[in-house]
Amino acid sequence: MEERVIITRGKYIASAVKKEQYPEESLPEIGFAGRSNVGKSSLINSLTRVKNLARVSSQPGKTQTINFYEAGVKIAGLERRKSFYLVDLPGYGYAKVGKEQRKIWSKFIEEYLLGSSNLRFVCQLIDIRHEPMASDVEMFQWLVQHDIPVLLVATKSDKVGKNACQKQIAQIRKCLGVRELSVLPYSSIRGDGRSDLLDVIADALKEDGED
Ligand SMILES: Nc1nc2c(ncn2[C@@H]2O[C@H](COP(=O)(O)OP(=O)(O)OP(=O)(O)O)[C@@H](O)[C@H]2O)c(=O)[nH]1
Ligand SMILES: [Mg+2]
Repeated sequence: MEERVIITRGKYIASAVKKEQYPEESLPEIGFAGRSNVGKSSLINSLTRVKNLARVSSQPGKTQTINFYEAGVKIAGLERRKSFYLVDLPGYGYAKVGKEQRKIWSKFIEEYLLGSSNLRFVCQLIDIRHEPMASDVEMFQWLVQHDIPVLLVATKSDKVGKNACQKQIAQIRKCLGVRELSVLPYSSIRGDGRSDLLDVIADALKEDGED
């Protein structure tokens, strides 16, 4: 069966720590937020199927700037291909600074999330093996408070069995206080969740209409 949504290209566009450095061309944006090492950059690579598009590291704190990747997409039923940005955000909750338990996410992440008029939704990534941490809960609540649509993605689903997967997802929902919200299991290695995420992205892009 032909896939409903096909990514046709993926390309690095820009890195930014301030507005002036955002890409010139305005396109719909999908943001990726989550603690360092949760798998944001890996997810972008697996989604586009462009190897090493986003830099991945086993050491937390790899991505330090807001990185924009342009992707092309062919959506069944739409005449024209669409373009959008995948926006890789630096991880939060990484460094232990002095006595601080955790680091609040960088000011420039906040500036981006609040300032971008093209942001369609944010994928908030949480490692499926662990209970959400205080910084995850804080980030989620902050996004909700600011009316930024969130899709929760539970990463590294290849690390747990099927039963544990459902159990962990229930736990994530409980910690975030959203028993009804869906949480998408994702594995950048196996490709679990990829077509579901592409469907969500396609729906968001279709809302923009045919232009
Ligand atoms: N088993 C498994 N490992 C993964 C998966 N996704 C990422 N990893 C591993 O997790 C580590 C971190 O991945 P990154 O994609 O760099 O994580 P990140 O969220 O971009 O991290 P920062 O840029 O530091 O914020 C790497 O060693 C990846 O190989 C996955 O789906 N399954
Ligand atoms: Mg990264």
